Amino acid sequence: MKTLTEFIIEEQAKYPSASGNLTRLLNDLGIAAKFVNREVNRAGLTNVMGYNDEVNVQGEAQKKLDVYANEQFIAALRSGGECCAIASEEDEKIIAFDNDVSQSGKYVVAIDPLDGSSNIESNVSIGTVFSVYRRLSMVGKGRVEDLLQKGTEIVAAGYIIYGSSTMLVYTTGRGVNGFTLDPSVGLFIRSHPDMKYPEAGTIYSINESNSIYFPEAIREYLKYCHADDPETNRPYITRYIGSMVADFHRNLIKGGIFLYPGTMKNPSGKLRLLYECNPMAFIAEQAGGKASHGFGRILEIQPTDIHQRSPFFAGPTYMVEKIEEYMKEFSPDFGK
Ligand code: AHM
Ligand code: MG
Repeated sequence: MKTLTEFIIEEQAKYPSASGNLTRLLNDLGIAAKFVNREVNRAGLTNVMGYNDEVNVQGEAQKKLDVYANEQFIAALRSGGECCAIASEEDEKIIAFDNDVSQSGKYVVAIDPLDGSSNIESNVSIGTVFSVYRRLSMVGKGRVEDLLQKGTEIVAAGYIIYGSSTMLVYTTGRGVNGFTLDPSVGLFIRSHPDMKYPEAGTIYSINESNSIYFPEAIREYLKYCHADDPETNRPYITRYIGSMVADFHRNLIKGGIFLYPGTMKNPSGKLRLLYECNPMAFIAEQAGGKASHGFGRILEIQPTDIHQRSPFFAGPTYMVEKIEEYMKEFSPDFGK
């Protein structure tokens, strides 16, 4: 039995030159996750549920739990001192810490503190998504440029799924490991070592109600998913929760592709590059899969805005390559 903390420390020990800062940062995120988990579990019982008056930067109504989760993660990172700045889905601008300890923090974090929050009141799984980068600026407060790095520069990425059990899944670029929270002792225990996509995926997860707005390539791909072909296990199975972390997690375990394409109305889709697509893309690649915007690797997009969006396809390699083939064949100019 191995706890998250033990595992992180052991990983650090493999690198004698490591300072321990990343270890502490990941541990801080794990601690904040436990507080958020407690409130998520009590959501039906307490008055934290329901709409807040505020509207977040994307113009969507914010739930109180979003605010709580945001505050918890920011507080954990601020007091930890390893992180100098954060880009959060809930805040229009970056949060650059101004205390002396945090200003010397070597890392920056992009985070969606509570993704899929429209699912809270129906008791459906939701999640937290994060990625960690080394800051580029050397001294002083963290800057927005520190966060506008390509996903290829990610040092660590992970998600927490608040589901039928709560899990933290993360990678530092040497494989993906999953830890399940034992609520009786409050410890994340390693339950899913070295997670890999199964090779033969048969699930596809997409909000098909947007079909009429999809580019031709996606509409054609959906026909491919529906077609009868026993050799390739088609028709595929459709599964869609509407909570990216939960859809992605199920597909990682069972084998399937997650799709959030651009549409005629929104060519960049819905999901945010920095704190939704990039961390999941990094995990997908580390799990032996791929993540694409339809024409290439998500991780190679140069961000220009902390809240920018991107079409997103992640899953087993051959399933994502199939989407890229379709985009090239049927919609080569989409979004260009
Ligand atoms: P949110 O950040 O406002 O919660 O939105 C992101 C969520 C994802 O978890 C999910 O994959 C997607 O929105 C679902 O969108 P849709 O309802 O359009 O299918
Ligand atoms: Mg989100």
